Amino acid sequence: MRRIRANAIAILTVAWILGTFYYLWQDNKPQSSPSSASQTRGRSHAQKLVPGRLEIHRDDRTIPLIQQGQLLGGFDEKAYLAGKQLKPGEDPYREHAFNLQESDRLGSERAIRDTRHYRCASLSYDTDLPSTSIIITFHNEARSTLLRTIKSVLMRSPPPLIQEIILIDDFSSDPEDCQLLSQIPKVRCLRNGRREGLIRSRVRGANSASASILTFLDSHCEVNTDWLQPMIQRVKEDHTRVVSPIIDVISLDNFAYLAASADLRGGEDATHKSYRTNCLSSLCRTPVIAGGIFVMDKSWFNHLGQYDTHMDIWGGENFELSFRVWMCGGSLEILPCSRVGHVFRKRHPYDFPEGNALTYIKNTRRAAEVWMDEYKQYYYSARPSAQGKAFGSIADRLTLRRKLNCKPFRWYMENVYPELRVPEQEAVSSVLKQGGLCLETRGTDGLGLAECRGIGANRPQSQVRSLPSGGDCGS
Ligand code: UD2
Ligand code: MN
Repeated sequence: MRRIRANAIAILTVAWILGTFYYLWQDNKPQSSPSSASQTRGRSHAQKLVPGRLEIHRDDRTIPLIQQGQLLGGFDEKAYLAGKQLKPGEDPYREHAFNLQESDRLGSERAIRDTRHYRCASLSYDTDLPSTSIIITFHNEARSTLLRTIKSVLMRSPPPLIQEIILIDDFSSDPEDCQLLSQIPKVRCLRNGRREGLIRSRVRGANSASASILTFLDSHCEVNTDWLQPMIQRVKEDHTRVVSPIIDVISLDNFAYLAASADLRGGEDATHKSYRTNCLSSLCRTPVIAGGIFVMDKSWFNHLGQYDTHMDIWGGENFELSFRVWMCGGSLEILPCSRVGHVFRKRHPYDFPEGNALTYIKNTRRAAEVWMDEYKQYYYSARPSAQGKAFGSIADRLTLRRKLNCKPFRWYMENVYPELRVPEQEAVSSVLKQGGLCLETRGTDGLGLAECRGIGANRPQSQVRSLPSGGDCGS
């Protein structure tokens, strides 16, 4: 009898130890392991495995092929892609600053790894989320990347949430790049009569949007599983929130889809709870967004003055929007359960009619002059060449700032970005003496020096948190 009891206790102890180990393992389960929750929800997979690719094609709840046909309506995808092909012997990087040959080889869709934390798959969202207008502006985008962006949206979003996809063709050389795509259901194409740049193009898209929520995307993205619901949910709960996904990296060389770090403010531990709740707001807050991919309530976008439409082509508008949202009563968040892939490039594949440097200076000077108050001295210290360069009239934007009764930049620095330590004047100047180095923030270490890697937000998410002075470092 005693032996039986001893055996039973031993078995229970072993079971308890195993159970504990299993529990701990579950909690630390790496993201690359299968997510049971979403697998049970998974529909039949229509996965196209790309040979020779490193990523694990798992858990991509792509819509079955039959439905995919319906997604595109009468649009002839093969003819569209075949209409523009890389010519033999042509440098595949020349036109788009990414490997066009690889992009074309992938075709219009592919399965991608669900890069979210496994807990995200068990979150649920309101069943009555409002729909959104997707706004994509582009100038001479490759057909394969543009079509993949659109198809990923149609395949990985709940259809009722997509009111429409508005393409703004920013005066690309071939009008058919855009026009032909409007044969796809829900897709509309607006073509600019002259080159406007991404800022005015987005405003044009927003003005023609019919949904109450705006979603902005670059033209070379692939949205991931359940990317949209977490963002719309947050905006539905509070229309003054402006929310971004974590931006994953699509390799410009081989187009592999690579997970970006989810280490937002406070590290993995601090955001852990957010995976269960679709964000505890203080944990998801960010001082600046990368700028290309975000969701915003349309009336809040209009109320806050849309964008500064005197900014041209590219650059600086993400800082301007970020300061304005925070200082005028809103907030910015990056949601760890929403993931969108983006092809980060090392150079601009398009021309700047007024020159790259002058355009970037004009745009960032406007942002600094309107929003940074006495802190703008740091911008000028880090970029003395900006002094004396034209930036046009900012009277309208100053009036807007007054009308909206926005807080001073000091408030932003102290409350939104307290970890950014403002350097001594000399320290800032020395940044420039060291050549092409950028002034950047490094976690909680305050400002630091880093090699300039392309321009502004033309780099992965973890590096967007720098003041405009550190934004354009050439290219
Ligand atoms: C990042 C942003 C981008 C924008 C920019 C700063 C992400 C993922 N991307 O640069 O959205 O905020 O920082 O300004 O956060 N385009 C036009 N007309 C032009 C030039 C560009 O329509 O004259 C389009 C372009 O085709 C693309 C989008 O604007 O779809 C952004 O341009 P990008 O991809 O060259 O910018 P990126 O990702 O380097
Ligand atoms: Mn881009």
